[in-house]
Amino acid sequence: MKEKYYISTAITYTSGKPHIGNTYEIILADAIARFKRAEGYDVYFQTGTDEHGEKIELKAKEAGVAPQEFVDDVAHTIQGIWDRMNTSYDRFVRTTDKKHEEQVQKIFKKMYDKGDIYKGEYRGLYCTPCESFWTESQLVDGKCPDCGREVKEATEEAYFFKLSKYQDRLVEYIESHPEFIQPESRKNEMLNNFIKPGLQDLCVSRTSFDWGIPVTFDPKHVVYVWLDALTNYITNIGYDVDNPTDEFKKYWPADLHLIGKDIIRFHTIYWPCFLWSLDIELPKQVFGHPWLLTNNDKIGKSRGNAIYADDLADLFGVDAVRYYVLHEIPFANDGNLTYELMIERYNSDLANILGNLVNRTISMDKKYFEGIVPEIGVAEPIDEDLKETVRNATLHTKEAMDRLRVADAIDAVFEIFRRSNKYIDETTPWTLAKEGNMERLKTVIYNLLESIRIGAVLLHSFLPETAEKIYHQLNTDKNDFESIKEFGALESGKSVNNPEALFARIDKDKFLEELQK
Ligand code: ME8
Repeated sequence: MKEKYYISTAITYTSGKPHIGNTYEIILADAIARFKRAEGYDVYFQTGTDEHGEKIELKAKEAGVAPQEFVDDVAHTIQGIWDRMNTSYDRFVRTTDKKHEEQVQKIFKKMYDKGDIYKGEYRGLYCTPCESFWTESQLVDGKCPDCGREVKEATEEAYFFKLSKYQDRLVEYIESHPEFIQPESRKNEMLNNFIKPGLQDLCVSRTSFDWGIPVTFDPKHVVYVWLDALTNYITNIGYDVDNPTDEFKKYWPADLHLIGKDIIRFHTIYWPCFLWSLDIELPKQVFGHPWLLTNNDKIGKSRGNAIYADDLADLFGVDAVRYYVLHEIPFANDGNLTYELMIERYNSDLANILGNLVNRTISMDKKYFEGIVPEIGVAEPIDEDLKETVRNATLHTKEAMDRLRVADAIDAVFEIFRRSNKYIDETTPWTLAKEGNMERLKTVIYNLLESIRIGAVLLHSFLPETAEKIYHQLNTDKNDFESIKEFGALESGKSVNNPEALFARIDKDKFLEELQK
């Protein structure tokens, strides 16, 4: 029996086309999901769209279409980008799916019957774009702390969820489960800034707009977006208030909710309390990843600086985009994207370190051994150093992935390619060939081909298409984690395929000039 691993991303708002920052998240989740599968887990990977709310209702109105038509269109675009980026999600869920809507209604009723939801009147400072009520103390310079826009006084009849009831339990839980919130620095922020000062009951319904899931027993109310959105993690794997399915029993609790840092609050305060109200276990971990900035600035569709993943993929290729975002956004700090940086990384890492290595090695095998993978011949101490690097890199990649340090994991894989390039400089195969030292040359070429194979197997979770191109060039089907436990699984005697450039070098000045035009 394989151990299960349930990973989810946030569900993206269908307010418009997602930018490269939103897309980073699905790529990050994909890398983790692929790696877990390769490690032998039974992975369930869920993503999707968050489609209700006042903002989306307004957007649809602006576009002159019905909300459903609007969200159908945007959800289609979002899924298209996720597919273009070669992400291996198992299910793409939408909050307008009937199954989800029905369960949200039942959940709302169950919480109401339990006494955790009650009717009251909301008075507060409301930010329309963020669909959030704020207290005076939460405002920054009198404005919405999330988006910096004006808030307005608002009152409405509303249902409330008794967050306050769960405050002590939440503090106790977070303090006794240090792994629950990642990065850990976020844990203190949640405890000290939000939870310990006192949790106010949360308004969980609205009457001021229609585009939402109606409350069954009071249909002028629609369910507040966060109760609708967060429950996607359980409704889509078969949660049912009366009779949860086997799928739910198998996959819940989720192992990882991967989300951006701005919505940690919702996932580590509201969500645990909702789950406790339903008597359900909490997810094992919530990782609030940092943000991707463009030109060191927050990406905003309205700021006009949004960059889109599909445009980047047209320019650089899908794997180059995946590489950039996975590598440039470390575990806890924001990353930056510019075309200049992207070209530099592309040339230095993908074209030079990886592409050249593969091309040179396959070409040498063709030249010296007619493309046959040689037997090991004469060994020298330096070979051990290469093998040691490969072994360590394998170990470090796995360790880094266990700690969700995806950028570090990629660096660890690239250590193999760096070391292999150095091995070429050290062993100078062309000199060995000139001297007719073919027994030594065989070993050198074999070791290089095998190091590349192991590197490709580790690389697969991050750059799947590139790894597959490498398998093809090496003509090998030894591509699982089992095959990289020992150095030497690549079969001698088989023929490699023709070398093909993986990443053609980019002329930066020319490229930027073209882009300007
Ligand atoms: O928040 N860099 O949806 P969303 C990295 N519907 N990640 C970013 C980012 C950036 N520049 N900008 C946004 C929502 N994100 C809700 C989620 S979950 C039950 C409901 C991340 O479309 C953001 O943090 O605004 C979030 O995790 C995801 O993109 C979708 O953002």
